Amino acid sequence: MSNEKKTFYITTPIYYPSGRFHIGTAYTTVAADTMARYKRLLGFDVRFQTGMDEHGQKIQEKAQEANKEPKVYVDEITVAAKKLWSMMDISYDDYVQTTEERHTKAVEKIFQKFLDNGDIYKGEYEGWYCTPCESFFTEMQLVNGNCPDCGRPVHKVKEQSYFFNMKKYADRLLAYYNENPGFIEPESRKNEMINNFIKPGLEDLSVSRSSFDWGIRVPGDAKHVIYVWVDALTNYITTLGYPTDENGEFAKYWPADVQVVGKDIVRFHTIYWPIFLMALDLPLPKKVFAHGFIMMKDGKMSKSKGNVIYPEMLIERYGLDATRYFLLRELPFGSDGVFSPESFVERTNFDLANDLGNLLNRTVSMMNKYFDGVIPTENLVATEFDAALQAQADETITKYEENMDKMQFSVVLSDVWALISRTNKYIDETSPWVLAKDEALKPQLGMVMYNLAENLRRVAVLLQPFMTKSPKEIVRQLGLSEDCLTWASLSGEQAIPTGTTVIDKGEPIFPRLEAEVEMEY
Ligand code: ME8
Repeated sequence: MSNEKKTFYITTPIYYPSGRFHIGTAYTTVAADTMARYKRLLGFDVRFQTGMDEHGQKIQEKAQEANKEPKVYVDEITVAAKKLWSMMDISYDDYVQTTEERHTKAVEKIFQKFLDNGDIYKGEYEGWYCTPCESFFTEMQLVNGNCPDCGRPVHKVKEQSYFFNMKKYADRLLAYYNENPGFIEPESRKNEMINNFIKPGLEDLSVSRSSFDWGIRVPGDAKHVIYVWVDALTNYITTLGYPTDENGEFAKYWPADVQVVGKDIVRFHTIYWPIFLMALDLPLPKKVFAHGFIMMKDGKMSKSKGNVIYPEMLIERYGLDATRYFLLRELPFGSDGVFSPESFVERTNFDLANDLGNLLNRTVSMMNKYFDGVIPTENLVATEFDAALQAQADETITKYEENMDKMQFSVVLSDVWALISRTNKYIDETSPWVLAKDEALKPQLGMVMYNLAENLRRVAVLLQPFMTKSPKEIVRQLGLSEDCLTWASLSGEQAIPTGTTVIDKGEPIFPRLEAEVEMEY
């Protein structure tokens, strides 16, 4: 056992196929992908899952609007979603569609278990339903008669229903929160759950619907379909083979290490989901991380406002790495943030084109100028500026690990950029053009050149979870193979082999954008 790699299971929400995915959906998925890539870099056996939440009234209505059979409709959107994820280099290991048999059969068994254990009883539901959120509300919970979550109109529902006895688990849930302080992050979300939902008293949850039929049937009572959130939340275990676990995947990967969700669905993931797991006598996920929302200057993205940003637009014009970088650099993970074209152009120009792009360009051209392109590795003599640069590199790596584990992506990137700026400053401090004038100072010049190449290589290693193309391009321009991009190389001795030759002339990795042109665009 001890030789087996440590596992890391990370999930995104499974999204509704209710339309084209915008940058909000991409944001969650890129964040989870970055974490998955980071853990793989460290040598973990990672399982990264995303997918599509395909049942429920909302999707049935969408399919009707599109004049399609629901299954045809959801399959088409899944094809488009997978195309987008491939365009964004999302490295998922499993993609679930809740209409797949591996899932539906398992959900039936889970529902049956709830029935057998007496967690579910039959009654009548009378209250309000928000179809876009697929959520039930009492009269008291409505805000001005509308959905308290999304503000849209709700409709009255009165139908026979199965109910899940949530109350029974409220104390255990609170105790779990207390004993596992890192279970919900950020902390503020936890307080919101306790004060707004658990303390006022959990309502029993209606877990079936009988006024439409696009869903998984309740075992033994085909008039009812299973409530879409019961169906959806269990995806995280059904894909692992629960409850039979024939391949041992469930035993291997559950409980999940991190479940990434947006702030809109925290309640489902930190109240309903843990309670379902408790009822099944299963361990709870180690962490649910709720990030904030990407807003536009005029508020929420919405089709009616015409302010929706689609990831394809950004990627086609600015490239995938600039897009992924922007999403994780601009918004502190956990807080809301505003997407503005101005800040996109600024980040691309200042951080990517100037700081990183120029550092690479200057390094490659000086290497060609002073050492015929061969990175010097012998007869080097340190300069008075080396120790400070090395100290900052060491500190960046230490802080990187700490902040990645906390999923503080914007902090991590800001620290990596501080190292890039420090390396640029090192060029000014050491003035290679001055050293080059004196043959006696060639060993110092060699050291400077080696350090520039080595710090660019380190930066490339550190950027791999965030960017999927540029790290490889950086090392290619430095004449190194991709094998040098390992995590272990960060702490090893001389990482650049003797005889490494940089390319003759590098293309800029991030072209500068003309702000005025882009604003028009
Ligand atoms: O809720 N900013 O699916 P969904 C950041 N099917 N993230 C955003 C965002 C924005 N503006 N808009 C959406 C569902 N998201 C259910 C989930 S899970 C068992 C079932 C992201 O398609 C964010 O992650 O409405 C949010 O939680 C999710 O999309 C909602 O996706």
